[in-house]
Amino acid sequence: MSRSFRFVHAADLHLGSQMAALALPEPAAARRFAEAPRAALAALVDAIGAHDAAFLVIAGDLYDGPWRDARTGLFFNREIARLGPGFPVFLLAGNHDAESRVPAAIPAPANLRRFPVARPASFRLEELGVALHGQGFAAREELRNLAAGYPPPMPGQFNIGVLHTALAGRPGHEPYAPCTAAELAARGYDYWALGHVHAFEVVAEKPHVVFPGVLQGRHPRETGAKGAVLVTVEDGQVAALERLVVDDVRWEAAAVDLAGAEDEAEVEARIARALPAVAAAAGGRPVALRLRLEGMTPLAPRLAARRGDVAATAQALAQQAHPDLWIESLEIAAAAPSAPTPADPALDLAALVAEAAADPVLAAEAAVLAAEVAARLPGGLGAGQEPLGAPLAAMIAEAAALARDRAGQGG
Ligand SMILES: [Mn+2]
Repeated sequence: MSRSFRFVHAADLHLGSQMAALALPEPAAARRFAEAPRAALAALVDAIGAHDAAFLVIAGDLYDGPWRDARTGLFFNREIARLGPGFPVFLLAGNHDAESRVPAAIPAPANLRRFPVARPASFRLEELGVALHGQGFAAREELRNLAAGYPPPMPGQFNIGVLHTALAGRPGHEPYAPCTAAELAARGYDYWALGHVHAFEVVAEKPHVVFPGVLQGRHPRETGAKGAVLVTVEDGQVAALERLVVDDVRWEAAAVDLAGAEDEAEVEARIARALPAVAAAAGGRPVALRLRLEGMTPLAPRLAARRGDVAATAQALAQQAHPDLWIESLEIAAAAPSAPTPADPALDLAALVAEAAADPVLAAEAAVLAAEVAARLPGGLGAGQEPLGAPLAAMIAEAAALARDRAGQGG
């Protein structure tokens, strides 16, 4: 019969990955973001101790990819060793750290147990009455249903399936090791410790099928609280599941509605009002905020034309809300009420801009120029990994706003 115990389930630590390019004005803040994935692991190790968990399961993508050198592995080993020589850690290889990409290049601590990649295998924790079953990725593109080969549950044990998978598909995630949640539930295990999907998700209960999500958000689209999960087992049943939020920095997105704003004081007031909630949600952590200004206001062209000043103002207001709240990017999506069409079509700026924007020759030339600029900037165009088309459209809109502002045309 299983005893009562707690364990921690983590996945997608992506150690060794570069945080998204951040042009923060403070070097100390930039360093903290760069080192956040490591800090999150250290916080996880602390939390395991604080919650008196009995073991740790890592369901894939511990490493982001091949090491440049051994430092990343040495760091992980050092953190795992802090758990104590007898503390069991179970590690499964995912697509990012598949065995072919990240071979076990340095000796691992004695408390680390790796699932094999050639076939599923089971580990037992006899004192707790726990059996863990898993198979790691041999290579990056694992398109077989690995779960189909997992063994039947061991009778009288708390059975945990450890698997790196996108299930039947999750937006933005490669469809590796495909299977369905129903299939997993039918296997007869008590808990499925999944990895690969970066958002926290309790896919099912009884039995639990869980993605803990990424341990630390690494770019503007990985917003909100991140971490692992703490599972409490009583009398062989999952009695509680709670998130262990251990991320060291936050990515957030916020939109400010400027509808009807008549002057810049009002714009500032509305931005200022939106910021304290963002800071509060992060619980004192540094935040990289993607800020979007939207809504219909006659100030729109002026804001777009003075983008640098608006960004500096927003940053100053952010700092008042929280000293470590950084505007990671500013999107000016506000629109002006349309102006009357000029009688002379040669003076119709809106029509001229629309015509230019639709000109394929101009678009091709702009794309070449933008690619040249992007290639020379260490952080690219600053718009993350978005396709070049998106920044191009934004640039054309910005140019149009600038031209309208100079020409004194509201729309
Ligand atoms: Mn993955």
